[in-house]
Amino acid sequence: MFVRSSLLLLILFLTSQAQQIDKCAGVPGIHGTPGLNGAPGRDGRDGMKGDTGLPGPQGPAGGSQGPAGRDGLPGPIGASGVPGPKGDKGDTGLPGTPALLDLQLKLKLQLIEHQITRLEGVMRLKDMIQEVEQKIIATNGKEVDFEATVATCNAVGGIIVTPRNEEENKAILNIVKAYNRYTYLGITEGEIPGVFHYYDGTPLNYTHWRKNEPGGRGKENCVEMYTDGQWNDKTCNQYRLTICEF
Ligand SMILES: *[C@@H]1O[C@H](CO)[C@@H](O)[C@H](O)[C@H]1NC(C)=O
Ligand SMILES: [Ca+2]
Repeated sequence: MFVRSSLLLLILFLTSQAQQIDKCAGVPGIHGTPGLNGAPGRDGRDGMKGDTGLPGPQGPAGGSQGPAGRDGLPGPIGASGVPGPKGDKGDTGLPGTPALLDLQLKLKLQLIEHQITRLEGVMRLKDMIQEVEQKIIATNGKEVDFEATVATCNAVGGIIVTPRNEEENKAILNIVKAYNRYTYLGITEGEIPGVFHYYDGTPLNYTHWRKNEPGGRGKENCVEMYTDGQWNDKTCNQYRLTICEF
């Protein structure tokens, strides 16, 4: 066995040596005839799925209805509906800090109170103000006619002084006496001579006329207060102490 394969190798070796030695090229041989086709190979694997084909022709009339089609695209948003009924009241929230326990608020109130007290002190010192019930009655010390008095008081957020009871009349009198000047009141004569009303048109529910007053009989349309607190009807163009109420 060994000898035979060695012998074969030797022959191969010698023949290859012989081909190398024989370098001169010979004439190429003629092509042989092509062999016969082999047997068909096995089927290949499945290919990729093809495109969807065109729709087919319409079927004959009278056929049974096909299955329902797919949903269409959503339509545009509709208009808002009518508001619904009001809901129930919500629960009450947690209670806040009582104002009296709020230290900052307390200090602020004390400061405001202090400032007001000081201002009132200054004005009282000059007999400029009187406090009665909820009203503050004040003068600027100037004397002008009735229309100017009304305008002056309105310009500072008040109205011409208008006594509506004895207490208020006395408070006005305190200023009138301190300045020793008569003042116009917020009372005027109506269309009927001798019938007076408040400047806002409402009827009087308190009067303090001097005896025999009002006596102007339609010629004295305004009312002044004397230095004893009594009233007199008077023309409106006199110069009288301006007193307003707030
Ligand atoms: C007149 O009415 C006013 C309220 O409009 C009131 O303040 C005043 O005290 C009344 N006067 C009298 C004398 O009752
Ligand atoms: Ca008079």
